[in-house]
Amino acid sequence: MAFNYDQYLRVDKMPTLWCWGCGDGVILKAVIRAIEKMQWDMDKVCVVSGIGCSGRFSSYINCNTVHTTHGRTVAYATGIKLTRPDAHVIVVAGDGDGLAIGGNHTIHGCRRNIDLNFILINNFIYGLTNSQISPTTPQGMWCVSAQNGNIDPTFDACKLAIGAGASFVARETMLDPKKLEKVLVKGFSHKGFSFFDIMSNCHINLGRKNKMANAMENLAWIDSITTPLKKWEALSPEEQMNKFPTGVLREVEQAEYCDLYDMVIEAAQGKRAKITQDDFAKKI
Ligand SMILES: Cc1ncc(C[n+]2csc(CCOP(=O)(O)OP(=O)(O)O)c2C)c(N)n1
Repeated sequence: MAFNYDQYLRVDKMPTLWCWGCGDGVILKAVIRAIEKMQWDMDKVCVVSGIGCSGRFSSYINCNTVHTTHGRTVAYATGIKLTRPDAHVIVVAGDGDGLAIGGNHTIHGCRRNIDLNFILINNFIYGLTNSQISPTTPQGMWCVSAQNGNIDPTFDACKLAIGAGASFVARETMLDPKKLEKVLVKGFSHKGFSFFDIMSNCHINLGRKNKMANAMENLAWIDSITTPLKKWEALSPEEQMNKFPTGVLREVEQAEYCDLYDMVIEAAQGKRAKITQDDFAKKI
């Protein structure tokens, strides 16, 4: 039987405002299928999104949603998760939202290892505002804010998340929605900060000006810059520089922030001793 997306969508908001062929819709459907696999009660799911095309995510999914200010998704989501640790909180941010204006918040969410599912929709550009460079825009590409070619070096979002301490870090593209769904289920099942770098197309605002005039050409380019982790590991260091590995890049168990915060409350109430190194070392 065909999957029934309608029960998970705000059908009255359809059609979406996304451009034809935009990857955001593919990612939305993969997230919905992953939620279904997790058998999460939608009353306990909260999607927090920022501002941008990706920010529209929270308008279309039928659960508790917060469409927050630009770059502040992790701050809102942290508050929600701390007050409702039983909630399944999914954060959706663009590469501008999550790595530029909100980069600081993202880093500290990773560092705290709070149990959030952070989905970076990485289309390599500020899409909504018509093509300004973001931290993931490749060097040399044309954007309205870099009309002679972008000179800023590019962030590897996953390296950033790993360096900052996220306990689950994965990269996928929206080229293979089934694979994407699987990795989302893995990350959703993980307790701690799950960071997903999902590479997606913006053929309208990135592609058209960079010799990728349609969605297919933009997707072919994403395919050319990514390779599964196992294959990536077999490449020479020079070749590795030109490819982003996909798959689960980090999965470790480490103390989760809400659990530690509960201990702080109990210690303040005199119900337990103050927190020690042993508490941090405890595996979940
Ligand atoms: C404080 C603030 N600064 C700037 C803007 C304008 N603005 C809206 S969306 C956006 C960038 C969106 O790019 P990205 O986060 O990559 O998301 P995309 O649209 O590509 O999904 C900007 C700069 C804003 N809304 N608020």
